[in-house]
This record gives sequence, C-alpha cells and structure tokens, in this order.
Amino acid sequence: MTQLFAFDEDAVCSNISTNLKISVTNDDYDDDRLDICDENENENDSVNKNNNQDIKYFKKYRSNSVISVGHLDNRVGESYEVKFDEVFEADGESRQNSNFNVNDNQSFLRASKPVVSDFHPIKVLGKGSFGKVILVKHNKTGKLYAQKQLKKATMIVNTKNYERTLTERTILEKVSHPNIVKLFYALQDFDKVYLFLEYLEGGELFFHLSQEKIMSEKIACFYVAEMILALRHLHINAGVIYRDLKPENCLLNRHGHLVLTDFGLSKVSTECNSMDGTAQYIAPEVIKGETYDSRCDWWSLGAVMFDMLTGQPPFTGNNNKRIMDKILTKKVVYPFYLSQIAKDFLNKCLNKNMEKRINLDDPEVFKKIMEHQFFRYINWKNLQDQNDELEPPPIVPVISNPEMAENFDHEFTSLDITPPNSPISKFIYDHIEESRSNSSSSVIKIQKPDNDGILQDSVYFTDFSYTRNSFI
Ligand code: ISQ
Repeated sequence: MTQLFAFDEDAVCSNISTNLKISVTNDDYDDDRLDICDENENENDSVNKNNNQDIKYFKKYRSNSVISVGHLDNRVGESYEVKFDEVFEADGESRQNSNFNVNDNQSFLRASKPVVSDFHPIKVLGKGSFGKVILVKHNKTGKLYAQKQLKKATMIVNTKNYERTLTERTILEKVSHPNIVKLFYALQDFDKVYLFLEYLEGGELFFHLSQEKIMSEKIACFYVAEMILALRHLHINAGVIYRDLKPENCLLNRHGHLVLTDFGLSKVSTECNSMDGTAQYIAPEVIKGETYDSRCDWWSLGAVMFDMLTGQPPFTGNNNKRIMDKILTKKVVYPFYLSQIAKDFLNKCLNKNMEKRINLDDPEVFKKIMEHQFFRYINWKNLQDQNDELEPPPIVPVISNPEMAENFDHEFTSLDITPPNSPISKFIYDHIEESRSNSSSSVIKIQKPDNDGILQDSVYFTDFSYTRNSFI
C-alpha cells in the first residue's frame, strides 16, 4: 500500500528547522520512511529508503498553500493532512486502514482530503441563476454543509458563471468573520464545480419576516449592526467590496446571528466600474458606470434597512430600468411610521452623492455611529464578541432537526434530489497531473466515457480546488 501526505507549507517553513520525519510503516514493508525537508533541499534527498524500500515517484506538488508529497499513483486515494498544532487522532477504522505513524515529539492530525463522493445530498435549499444550493452530509463525520454547485457545461457557454464561482472561492478563502459564511472546500467532479459552505440552519432572514412583513426598529438595528461589522471586515481587512447586499444574501445561523453569503459579485479592489448587482439595492454611482468604491455597500445597507423597516426597498418598479431611473433621480420617500432617528441614519446611507454619503470604514465615523440613537439597544462590544447572554439575537430559529431544513422554502426543500455525479477517476487525475506539469493553463481538457462508452469532453479547473486550512 502506498501513501500520500499533504502538509501546510507555511507551517513547515516556520516550524521545522531540521527535517520533519514522518515514518511510514505498512504491511508489506517494515519501515518505509520519508524524511520531508524544506523546499531548498534536494527533493531526492528527502526520501530516505530504509531497507531499500521502494518509494517510487516521490513528488511534491502545489495546491494552494498545501504541498502534497507521496506516490504519484496513489494521489487519488487516502491522503493525510499534517498539522502542527493539533493532536493526531485517528478513529478505530482509520487506525486499522491507515499505516501512518509520526515521531513522538510531533503531534499531528490525520484527515482525509475529501472528494465529492464523500458527501451525500439531503435536500435542495435553493436555486438561483448560478445553480443549486444543496444540503449535503459528509458520509463519515455526519457533518452538514451547504453545497453550491455549478455545471461545467454552463460555465463553458457562460464564462461569467465560472468567474463568479472562482471569485467567491478566492474571497471566502481569505476571510474569516462570524458574520461571513465560511468556505470549507472547493471541489469538482466531471460535470460540476462545488463550494462546500457553512450550513446556515436559520435560512434567510426575510423568511422569518414573512408573517409580519416589517420589522420593529429594535429588531432591525441588531441585524443592521451585524451587517456593518461584516462589511467593515470585508472592506478594511480583506480589501473587498461586497456589491451584492440584498435580503436574499442575509442568512441566519442556528443561534440567530446574521451571516452574509454569496460573494460571486464581490470585487477585490478599491475602485471599480462594472455593474452586475440586483437593481433595487444598487448605489447610483454603480448604475451610472462611474468609478466607485466600498461606499456603494453603505448605500445598499440603507436600502436593505429600508426594506426591513417598511417591507420594500426605497425604489421599486416592474422592471430594472424603471428602478434604476428612480434610484438616480427620485428622492427617498419615508412612510409616516418611521422614527426620526431611523430616518436620520437612512438618510446618511441613502445619499446619492457618494462623497457626501456616510463612510463607516472611517474609524471616527464608525465610532460616532456606534453612539447613534438608532443603535441605542446595541452593546457593540457584546455584539462583536457574539456574547449571546448579554446581547441575544432577536430571532432564534426553530430547528428540530437540521436535516429537515425547516427554515428553507418548501418550494425547494420538496424538490427531488438528483443522484450524485460519477467521480473523476484516478486515471483522469493522473492525466491531469501530467498535463499540469506540462502547461501553465488553468483549464485542462478531460474526457469520460458515457454509458455507451463514447468519450465525452469536459474540463478540469486546476486553480479551483481548496481545503480550509484550519479545517482538518
Ligand atoms: C448556507 N446555508 C444555507 C443556504 C445557503 C445558501 C447559499 C450560500 C450558503 C448557504
């Protein structure tokens, strides 16, 4: 039996001054041994063949920040993610099946690098222009994920779809914030690419509003405050403009905290001039195609807050053109029941002139707004710490069984689940690896025989796959 190891490049560089020793024992050979060393050393030297053991095709290859080393012909089988700060744990079954040993003075965690077929579908959670979101369960761990999937065939016709998915993967890979959805894996099979995201059991925030239609100011200020924390994190720490703040993208986790999802339209840039967002919540400068920056998100925050408090966005119409015309030319009309305090904050956000609009990225402005009367119910420190005892979320979703997806629209959850696709075979992975070393292209053509044995074309996106570093 051959082995594949994956380990974190940064961790190796910072933690290992001498060669890291990973001993491999297996049934056939008593003491195969790999001494894994840093990049500067001769790769061949890093394989120490005790007893002339035959460790062929030893190779390093790059996959994001992870280097994998091992036998080429075992790349598709079991792999081990080696981590330096956690205790190596293996359950009974994997202890029996894996032939993995590490030096006593290092602690490691074993994890299989997942493939799409390690998960099975449970329910459809939603559908959009991008594709489907499905609740899936990891076969071994039983953990639930929201799997966003996109057909490769549609991506080839409409490259924007792939760009959106890749943007989302790239942005979520680098952000970590309690009010922003977590990405665990980006995987692909023959027909589709998949993002495995944190499952937000509470469903859409507006799903919980469907009874009353409008929210009290006391309840709304909690969610507006959480949106502010998430957007500031994106702007300041990740240099990302969200650009797509709208009710459908605001979900609740099981505790009732707001979590932003859908980063397909986000931009890693401080100044942009393209427009794709949902019309009702888009800032005037984005509609006009002018150069814009993160302040467009503060407009959208005002538009979503208006929607929460009144039951509809500030500018409506039966087509996008009418809505956009109104956004550019009409004054916001506030219903009589909104408080002066709420109107004051909304006016600050819904200023058509972005130079005069509030910029909550500015620490001084943010500090002042934290004390604004609209947020009088919020203790910002407790909110930031998600201290639910002192700052409890106003709606705690009812979840009797997370697999039932009770907080999602029945229109979706009642849909039939399509059977999983056939996984990419080891043969194709071998082909990919060979092509990858011969070309710098991010797309590799692959083929799979269909039921009649006829080869069908597809593609493999070499830059797509991702496994969350801290999730091993
Ligand atoms: C997480 N949980 C449920 C539904 C979702 C939809 C889109 C993105 C993430 C999600």
